[in-house]
Amino acid sequence: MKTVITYGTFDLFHVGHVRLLKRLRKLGDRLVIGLSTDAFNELKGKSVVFPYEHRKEILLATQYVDAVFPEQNWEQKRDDIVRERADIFAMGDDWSGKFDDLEELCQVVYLPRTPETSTTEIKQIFVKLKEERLHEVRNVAEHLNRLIEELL
Ligand code: C2G
Repeated sequence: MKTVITYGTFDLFHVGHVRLLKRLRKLGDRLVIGLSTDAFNELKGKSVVFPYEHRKEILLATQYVDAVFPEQNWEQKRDDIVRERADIFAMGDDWSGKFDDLEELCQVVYLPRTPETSTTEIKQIFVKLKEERLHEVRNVAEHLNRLIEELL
């Protein structure tokens, strides 16, 4: 039984996450995830849209994930690898080299990220939509003001 372990926030679950999990699962027989808690994300300087319990439920609903446990700090990986008897620690290559010290415990693998999407980009789409909507509402308000002035 070969166990693969990875970590992440997995907020606004998207195709980049799906493709990574699919590839990670193919590396072994079991995939376990250290899912960043909402509190740890604050430490990472990341604001989350979906709370931990929702992000966990979404991951467990996929066909690739066998177990999810909370990631509460940067230091717990060694204990997790031993507890889960992980054979492979794997992350997207935006983390390339950052966890090489774990090679004392298991194989360390960095896989190419999916370039065309990210949680940050998805959030920016909503910000842009909100700005466009506000602009439309302002235009309508100005038009209504002009109509009222003409009627008075
Ligand atoms: N990822 C990817 N392609 C994307 C976006 C993300 O392959 N387009 C990968 C990342 O490389 C990471 C995983 O998906 O391996 C989860 O990404 P995030 O949720 O952004 O996780 P991160 O904030 O990098 O947290 O201790 C490690 C941290 O918890 C990692």
